[in-house]
Amino acid sequence: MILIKNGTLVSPLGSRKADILIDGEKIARIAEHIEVPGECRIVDAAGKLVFPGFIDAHTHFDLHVAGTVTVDDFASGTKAAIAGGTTTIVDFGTAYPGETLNEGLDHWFEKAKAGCSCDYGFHQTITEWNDTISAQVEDMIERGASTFKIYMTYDTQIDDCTILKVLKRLKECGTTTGCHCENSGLIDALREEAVADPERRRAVRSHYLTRPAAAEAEAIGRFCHLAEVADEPVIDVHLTCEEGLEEIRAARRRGQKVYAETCPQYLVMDDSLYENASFAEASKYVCAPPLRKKSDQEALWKAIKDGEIQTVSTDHCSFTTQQKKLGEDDFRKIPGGMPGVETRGTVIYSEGVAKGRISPEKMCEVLCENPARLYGMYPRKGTLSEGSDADIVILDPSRRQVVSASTQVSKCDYAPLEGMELSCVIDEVYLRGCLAVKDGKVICENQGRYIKRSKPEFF
Ligand code: DUC
Ligand code: ZN
Repeated sequence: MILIKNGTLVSPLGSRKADILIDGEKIARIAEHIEVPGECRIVDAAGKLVFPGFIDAHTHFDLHVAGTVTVDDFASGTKAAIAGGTTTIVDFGTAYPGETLNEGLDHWFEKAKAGCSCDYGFHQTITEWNDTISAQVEDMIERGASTFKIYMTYDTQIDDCTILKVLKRLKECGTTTGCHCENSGLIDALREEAVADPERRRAVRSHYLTRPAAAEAEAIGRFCHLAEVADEPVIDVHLTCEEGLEEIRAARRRGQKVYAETCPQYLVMDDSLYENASFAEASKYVCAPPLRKKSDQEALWKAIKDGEIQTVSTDHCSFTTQQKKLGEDDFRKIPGGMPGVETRGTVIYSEGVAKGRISPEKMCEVLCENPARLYGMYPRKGTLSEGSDADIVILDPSRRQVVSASTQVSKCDYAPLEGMELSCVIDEVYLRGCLAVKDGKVICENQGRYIKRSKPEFF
């Protein structure tokens, strides 16, 4: 048994000083003072914050994009995740056109055989629609890949007619989908203009100039309207901007249930990073949707505080600076995505909690409890409660650290926030009762298990 004493336990409803007793893989007891019961390792968490293990409901490990593959696979990605306090990730199985949902999911189970250092689950991505796929929605739910993902852009996009069919079927099955909302036609038209000019074709800045906030907002609005007709709760993933948020607000005013996710990059980085004259520097930040304005960052922080954004995930999708060079002559070929799974907790604490933008309780809500509920893992995950998995993060708010690629676990050769001073460190992480991280170092690998998720809770 392990007894964590004197820490401040954080939950969305409040924080309190209490002890936690871990027995095997579960939290056995929580009380103000727990006497040492027989043989027991004692951990003194005085002065520290104790969170439920963080959940990252949006990662892409071992993903093939733009003729290359993410540098982090499930082994390095989940190791980076747990180093940063994330004890459960949910990645995206994908059934590519021509595949059944079962085949797509099988493929992702194979990828996870690389060995996972945190627990993991899968959403399932739907890229086309037919009777087999419709029937296999139930298989996905049965296999624990209980929530879905669709795209309104990229090769994986589906059209409005298909989106409506998907939403109606998911409603029948009592589940939901996240959607990557960007207007593909608008982006294509702007890209055609940009590539006609050799200078703009080579410029990284063309990436964000051809994916304006209007493209995202229009798609969010359309997606919400389709969900309105299907009478289906939906999730907008990686919300970046106030214009998009306005569309979600409008849908909610119509009485719809729309959940919103944002990511740390949209909270702490802005589009001026694309203006760097160095291709190597500017291309590090190419992701879709792109980074936005500083005013959008503040709007997103406020929306988290006000409960308008329910989850903060990462969209971790890492490529090295060498891989980014694939787009040196044509910005459209830069593989999109950046790492983030390792720093999410400490960045949200430092930039959010320590700077007074959100409370520790809100941080717990958006990193732990809400993703657990929305993605069918609550109360096994996402809460410090008796009977829950002993997934626990001890965060020390009295020690500082500087972000550096040289010390990160991720195999990416850069850190988007290189040099940023963070006002906390992750002291210890427990994965189902097993001490997996000590003093920020991963000391126990490959203990991650597949989490068969239930249907979502629509709160
Ligand atoms: N956006 C990215 O930047 N990369 C992967 C997928 C996505 O939606
Ligand atoms: Zn993504």
